[in-house]
Amino acid sequence: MSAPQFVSSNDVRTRFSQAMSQMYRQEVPQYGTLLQLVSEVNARTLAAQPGLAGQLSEAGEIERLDVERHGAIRLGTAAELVTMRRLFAVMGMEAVGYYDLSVAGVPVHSTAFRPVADAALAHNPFRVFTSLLRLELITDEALRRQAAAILARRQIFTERALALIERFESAGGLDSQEADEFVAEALQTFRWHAEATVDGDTYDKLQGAHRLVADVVCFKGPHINHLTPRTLDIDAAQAAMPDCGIAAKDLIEGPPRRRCAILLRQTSFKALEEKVLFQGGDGQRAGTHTARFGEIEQRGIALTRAGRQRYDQLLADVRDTAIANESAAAYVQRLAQAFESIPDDYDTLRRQGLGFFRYALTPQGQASAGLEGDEAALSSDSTADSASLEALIAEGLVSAHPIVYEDFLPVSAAGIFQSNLGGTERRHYAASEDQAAFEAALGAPVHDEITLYEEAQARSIAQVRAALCAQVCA
Ligand code: OOG
Ligand code: NI
Repeated sequence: MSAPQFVSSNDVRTRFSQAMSQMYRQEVPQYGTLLQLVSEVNARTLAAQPGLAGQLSEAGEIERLDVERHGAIRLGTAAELVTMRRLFAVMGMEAVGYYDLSVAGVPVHSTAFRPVADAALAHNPFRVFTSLLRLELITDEALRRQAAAILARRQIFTERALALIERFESAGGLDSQEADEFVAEALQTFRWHAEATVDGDTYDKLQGAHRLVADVVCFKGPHINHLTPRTLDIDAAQAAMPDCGIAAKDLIEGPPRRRCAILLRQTSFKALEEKVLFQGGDGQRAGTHTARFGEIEQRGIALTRAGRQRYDQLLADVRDTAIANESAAAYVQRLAQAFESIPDDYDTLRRQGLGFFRYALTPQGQASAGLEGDEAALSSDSTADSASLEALIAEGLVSAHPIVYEDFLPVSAAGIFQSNLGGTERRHYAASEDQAAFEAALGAPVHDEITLYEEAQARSIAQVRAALCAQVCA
């Protein structure tokens, strides 16, 4: 009997993200308009910067430019989160990072399911920002119990999806046909349902507790609430949105525009008001619900712990000193000014230990590998390591490429949530972050995102060292 022909997790993820994109374009036509706009902006940016086109095609990025980079869902129970973790595992996606949104007045905490290995990220970095409702933050006890009871009645996964997850876990993979079936079944979970599972009064009460509570509790499943393509010029895309009839949020979240992009910048169009039907003893009642939107993102270099601390502090300072009714333009200006204290060139970011880099031998380095005793220069002591790496870079033997930030930013995520909850929805929760409770609900620990970048950088240094050593040590 021949060995089973399993499809790689990377392929399943690609099939899934394509299917999601197609479905979302049909469900939210304005999202198609946004995709069109992004591809025009990207084409213009590439035409204006021939160097950028070269870099992207070298990195194999050009063909995938129009592929969605992330989506988001909101779950109601620990049981849903556990099964979601198993579902994403079929696609090679693991929980990375913990985000507490309660500090920003949103009663959820979150993680991002995403590929982790360098090769998997290069293949397709599709991620899903996944939030879990914190029912304990609803203060009205009767309402809290009612919400829990409603959630306990729903099953968001199809029978067949569950069976295929089990098949994946026991067999170690899925064949091509099973993978297609898995994608189609998984898609059902993320579909929009215009029919609420509750009556209008219940919806109103839950909406009164927090709009997000109603969004999570009142429907058959965790409808995908946005997808996010990558733009090469987020400022241009933001500026062009109104001309395309798209109501953009006021501000781009994250760091200001810079020559060397850091972390993540994102903006979205405001969630659409959609018609829904509520259940009722005397027939269905029509109403509306706002949940679904479109977003764009532009990613830059991942920052080290020291770099990230600088970012968090600067952003907090700028936000804390905001003047009432400050215009978007004034905020952007203050933000840009504050961020001048973070160096805006890769060499300095690297030398100051603020950003993560992937090191490799240059062609020259490969040619001279082992010939000049360079392996000795690259000692295993980490301080000496960076000094010797710098020496090798200065000699033109080693190159350093910025590692892209693959994760999210809690303050930005809160901003995206807020602008899609009608803006006014800002509660104050006494709760603090509770990663332990989140991980207990998930049934697994989440990866620390910064550790992943440290490891990626260390792997690249080890490879350089091994290559330099290969000829001498052979
Ligand atoms: C998720 C909002 C956060 C992002 O890109 O930061 C997010 C949500 O609204 O469910 O997607
Ligand atoms: Ni998003």
